[in-house]
Amino acid sequence: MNGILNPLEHVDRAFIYIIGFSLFLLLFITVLMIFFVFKYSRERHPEPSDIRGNWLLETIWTLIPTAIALSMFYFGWSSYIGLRNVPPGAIEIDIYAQQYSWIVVYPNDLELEDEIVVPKGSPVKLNITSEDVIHGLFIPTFRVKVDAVKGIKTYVWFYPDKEGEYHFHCTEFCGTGHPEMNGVLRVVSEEEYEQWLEEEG
Ligand SMILES: [Cu+2]
Repeated sequence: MNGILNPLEHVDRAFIYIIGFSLFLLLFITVLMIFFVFKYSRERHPEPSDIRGNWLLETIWTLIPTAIALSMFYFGWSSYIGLRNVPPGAIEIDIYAQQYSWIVVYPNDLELEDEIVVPKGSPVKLNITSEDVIHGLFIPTFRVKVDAVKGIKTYVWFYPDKEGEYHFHCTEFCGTGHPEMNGVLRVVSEEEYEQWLEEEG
């Protein structure tokens, strides 16, 4: 993948790690709780033991959850960094959100509506803003999501490593036409892209 770290994998890894740990803890704590309910019931265990001031226990139940939370933070942070650091040489496309469509402007001033065309194998940076109210650009396939706000320029980038047609959506309720504010992202081969850019431009 010519040295580019695809943030998609980092995002998925963070998601699987956090959901996996959550499921494990849910099962572990539930099973342990049910076990303790029987083992330490009043009939079997009439005298409760006093564990106050047990430094070993206190240290363990402070350190282990801290380590778990920090490891989750590590996975989240590394994927966030991957999503914010645009590799050099990315194709830059301007996106203007408006009620109720996406205006897509290429460096050669070519303008599209609700359609983004990119070549496979080159990182793409989308510079995003809004012309009116708050919108949100969400491209699920590439794990990319950001709010578009009037007066603020922001960006996302992604690495289209597979050809095909993907959808993107507005994820902020921006008015009555919000449900129709969708578009198509087409990832085509390098040659097809050059040809398309020439024809359209
Ligand atoms: Cu919108």
